[in-house]
Amino acid sequence: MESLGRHIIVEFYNCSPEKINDVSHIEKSMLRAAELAGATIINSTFHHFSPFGVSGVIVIEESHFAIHTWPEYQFASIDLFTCGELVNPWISFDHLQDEFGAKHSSSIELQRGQPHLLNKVTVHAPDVRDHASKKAKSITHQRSIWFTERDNHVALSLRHSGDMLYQKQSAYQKVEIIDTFAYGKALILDGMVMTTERDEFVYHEMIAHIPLLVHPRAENILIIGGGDGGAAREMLKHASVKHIDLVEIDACVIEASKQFLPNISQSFSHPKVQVIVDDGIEFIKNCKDESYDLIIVDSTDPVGPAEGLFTKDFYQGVYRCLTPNGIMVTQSESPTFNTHVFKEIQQCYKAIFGTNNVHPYLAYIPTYPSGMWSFSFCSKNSLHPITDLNMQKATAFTEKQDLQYYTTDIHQAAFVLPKFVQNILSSEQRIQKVLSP
Ligand code: SPD
Repeated sequence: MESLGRHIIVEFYNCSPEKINDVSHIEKSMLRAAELAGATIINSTFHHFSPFGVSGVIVIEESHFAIHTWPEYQFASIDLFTCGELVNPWISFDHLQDEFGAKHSSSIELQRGQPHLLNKVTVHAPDVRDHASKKAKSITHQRSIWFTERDNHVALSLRHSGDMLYQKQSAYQKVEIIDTFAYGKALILDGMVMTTERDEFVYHEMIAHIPLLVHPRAENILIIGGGDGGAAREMLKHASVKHIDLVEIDACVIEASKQFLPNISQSFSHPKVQVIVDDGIEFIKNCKDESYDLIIVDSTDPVGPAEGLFTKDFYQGVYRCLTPNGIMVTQSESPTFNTHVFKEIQQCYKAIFGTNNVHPYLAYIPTYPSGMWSFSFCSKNSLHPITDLNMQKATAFTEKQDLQYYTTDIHQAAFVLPKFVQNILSSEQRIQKVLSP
């Protein structure tokens, strides 16, 4: 025996960026590489990072395989570390080179633990390796695969099955559906969580029922975005609603939601809902004055296709398209995670709707970064979200519908802002991030 362990340090260059950004593909390839080499797999954990990059480790009875990828550099760095004579890590090397489409590689093999340099003693302890080995054979290998949404300071990770139920690069964004352990199926756009089966009710109830229980009679509604269908589903619970135009830019979002999130997207087949695949900005530009009683902006975050939905021009157009008593409600990002967007967008709404007609409110959404999410209620003709709340109607409505988040108390409490949020709104300066060091 020349050494106790063989450690191959591998650099793969010019890999396929798609393959080394696909956490499922990487996990499967690494597991197969370990099997082909003759290793016994004990456990694996793999993380995908937003917007790209994967880290993972496989613990094998004979040590471990580890990987980190940089899709933007088409580069993967891998450690293949095995002990004993029976496992050949170079078989794993060949397999992974093929699987990642690496055009070039460099590698170095280290001999770890050379017996002639070591002092062997008798250890009086139970044979741990043998015990571990028997245990490993008796349990099935546990996969631990994680999706991570993060910026430079904060990350939110969700463990999922590892299989991408839906994965398409549309003309606008990467559209994915994963199956998470804690929150059921999740719609992910460009690496950001949009909705999950288990907490979607918070967002959709709060974006729909707050304005509909304040407006005396909202009949015609426009939803910009909302391609999963959840906001429309909640609106259809109100008898006053006669027609909903839902304008979603990305047909893949609709397709993925119809296929994998049927409970959320059920509204698409309702006769009162017209689904229009179009750019919301263009739709508003071409929309006639005073067409809608309520306009909901159920957008993604202000990067990629939704960027233009966070501009003064767009909101001026929305204002024009509202009937004189109309209301606009938007998702307005997180006061803690997207502080500057939250603050600036409030100033923008106030410039258009008037300082006293803009009312931000909050809800707790566990799968959005920081968990604290804001919406904004903006009225064209001074309808107030609390003093104009029709209590009788709201109480009867909540009793009839089996709502899970909205209550009349929540309605009123949501507009009570914590002091630090009030400070963000009243401060003159541009704030970067409340949580940043
Ligand atoms: N960071 C998440 C922002 C999500 C906003 N839209 C969600 C769409 C749900 N219908």
